[in-house]
Amino acid sequence: MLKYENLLVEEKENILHVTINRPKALNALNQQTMSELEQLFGKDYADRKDIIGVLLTGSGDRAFVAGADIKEFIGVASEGSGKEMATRGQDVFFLIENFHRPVLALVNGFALGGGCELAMACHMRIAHETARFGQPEVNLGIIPGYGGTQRLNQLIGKGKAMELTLTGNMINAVEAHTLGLVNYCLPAGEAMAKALELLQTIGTKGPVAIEESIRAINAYYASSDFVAEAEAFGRASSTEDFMEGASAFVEKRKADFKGK
Ligand code: CO8
Repeated sequence: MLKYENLLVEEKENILHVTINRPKALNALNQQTMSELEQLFGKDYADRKDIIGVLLTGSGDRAFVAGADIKEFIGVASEGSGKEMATRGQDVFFLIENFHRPVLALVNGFALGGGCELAMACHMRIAHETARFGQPEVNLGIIPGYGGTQRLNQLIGKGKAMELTLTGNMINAVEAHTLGLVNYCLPAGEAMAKALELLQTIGTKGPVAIEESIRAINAYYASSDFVAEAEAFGRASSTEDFMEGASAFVEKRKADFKGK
């Protein structure tokens, strides 16, 4: 049996159920969790042709993933490390985006920052009616760094992507559905069943056709500029404003930004 510290992993009827399991931190993505996602998608299941697909969700009933782990990131922020960490996260999410079987995000609560970016790296998103989405990085004085500046455009278009990224506002699942950010918005009791139904349908199709469809659809977006995002993230995360924004989050107060 494979062992992960922050992921619950279970195979049922050829579907891999992966649950990010840090509920006390609203399943925030710390480096350990990122390493485990890398191991799962890049190594442990990279050649598993027998699985139909993956269902990725968050533990508990409050959050899918509330973002990168802000408390962990405060300690390591400087221009170099910010760019490096964003690039590393982007690389983990590329493993998901390019996985040979469909990865469905079952968004069961907050999908914020890196959590929204994780959901967007999946091939489809099924949301609980209570889910909330957003890219709140500007509240911390930083920007999305795990692909959000590229994939949000792809899914909902430039105008709304600008609005969500620049305001940091959250949207509910109904609005996310209207915008095309999620495929389905359903009551909690029905969302899992819908995700399983989609995967079971896909499981009746030719596996090579599924793999090649994923590859070809992703090819359309190959010109996206993730490097520009990582560099911009590096610059933003090296500012005093980020230190202020992150400290304000930890101290549960409003940030006072100075623009430097
Ligand atoms: N990181 C670390 N801890 C978190 C995070 C997070 N992203 N989100 C929540 N937590 C913790 C809280 O600190 C709190 O811990 P404690 O009980 O010890 O105080 C616990 O989870 C519960 O959270 P709250 O008490 O805040 O719960 P509320 O119901 O009051 O609020 C919210 C829920 C609205 C979700 C609120 O927790 C929140 O705003 N969280 C932060 C959301 C956010 O800003 N996400 C973006 C993070 S930055 C990011 O993702 C950048 C991606 C690229 C990074 C690249 C390099 C690392």
